Amino acid sequence: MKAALMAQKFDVAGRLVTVGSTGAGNVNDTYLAIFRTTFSEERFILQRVNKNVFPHPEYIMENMMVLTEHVHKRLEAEAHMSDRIWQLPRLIPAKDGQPFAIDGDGEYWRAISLIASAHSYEKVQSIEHAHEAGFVLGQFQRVISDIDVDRLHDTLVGFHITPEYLRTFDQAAATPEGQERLRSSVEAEHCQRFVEEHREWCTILEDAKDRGELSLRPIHGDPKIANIMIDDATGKGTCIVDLDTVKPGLIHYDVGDCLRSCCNPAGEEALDLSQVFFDTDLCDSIVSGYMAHARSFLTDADRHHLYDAARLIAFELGLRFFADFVAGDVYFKVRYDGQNLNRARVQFRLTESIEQRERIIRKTLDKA
Ligand code: GN1
Ligand code: MG
Repeated sequence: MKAALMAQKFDVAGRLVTVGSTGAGNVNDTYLAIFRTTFSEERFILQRVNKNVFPHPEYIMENMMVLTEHVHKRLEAEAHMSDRIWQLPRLIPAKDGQPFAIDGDGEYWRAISLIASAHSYEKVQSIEHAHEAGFVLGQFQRVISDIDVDRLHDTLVGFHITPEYLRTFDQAAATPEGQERLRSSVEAEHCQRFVEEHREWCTILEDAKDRGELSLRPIHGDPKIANIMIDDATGKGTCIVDLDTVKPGLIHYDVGDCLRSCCNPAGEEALDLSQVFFDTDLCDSIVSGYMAHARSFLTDADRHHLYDAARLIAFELGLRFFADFVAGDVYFKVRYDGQNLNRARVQFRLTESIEQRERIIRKTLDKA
């Protein structure tokens, strides 16, 4: 097996015991590798980077080195005033000293330390869990806020630029295969209508950026609930993982993504749409956790656009899934036919729920 072969390229003591798939990522392939010596065991995360999505895997690794060095130093410096031991994985170099190992097919593999005695969840579990998600995101944005954005590569050009996803959708929809998929079901037609209804509005954050109201900062890019690690012993968040999309961006992409992910108790893969809604109690809890850290660095203009962020990132993810369905599943991994269409329907349903609850959500954000 390729993963077993590649696991042994990294600088880890002992001999390989097993390598097995782990996590439910939509882009990269992730494995847990276990190595043992005669007296100890080491577990680590092995990943094959999806080159189809990340055309420059070396950029990801360079960003990760800048980031982890910076964050590890700051966490050490602040350790005495913290209510917990914050963590962030480290990169495990290959035996030849490189940050990754390349296989015979030119695919990039990397190894990352495992955050032990902690787990992440695909769906939000409770009000307390939601609070921790917000708290972890705020802490992460705060400790990376002083990294100069010029030191970070753009690992994924166009990421979270909603009008670009609209262009991708239009291109896929213009092909004969795309047309056929659009007409394949009433669900697909309904999604297409939903996109059209939001077409004009969806430049809202990019427009604010262009007007100079919002500025680029280091962001995580993918702070969904599944990337928040919760300590098994205390139930508190200890870490945010999946650092591929750390790059210059708007903090709104992060806040919007965290809210759209953590306030939907049914999760991204729900099949029963009646279960999908934006839970405003969970939103209250996330915002209070987030603001504990973010209050210190948010501007009035930042705050002004937080509601738009939640609505937009839910819509945008729906658009990305839908565009991928129309294009024939070329970006997100799928386990069954029509999965990207179902994922799109969930996010569009969530967007509707956000729109219906606008007044309550704005109130939460205004008083935070
Ligand atoms: C993808 O690979 P994963 O599961 O961490 C995607 C995110 C989406 C997320 C939705 C690079 O993340 O933007 O929000 O799926 N990552 C990329 O689950 O496109
Ligand atoms: Mg990710």
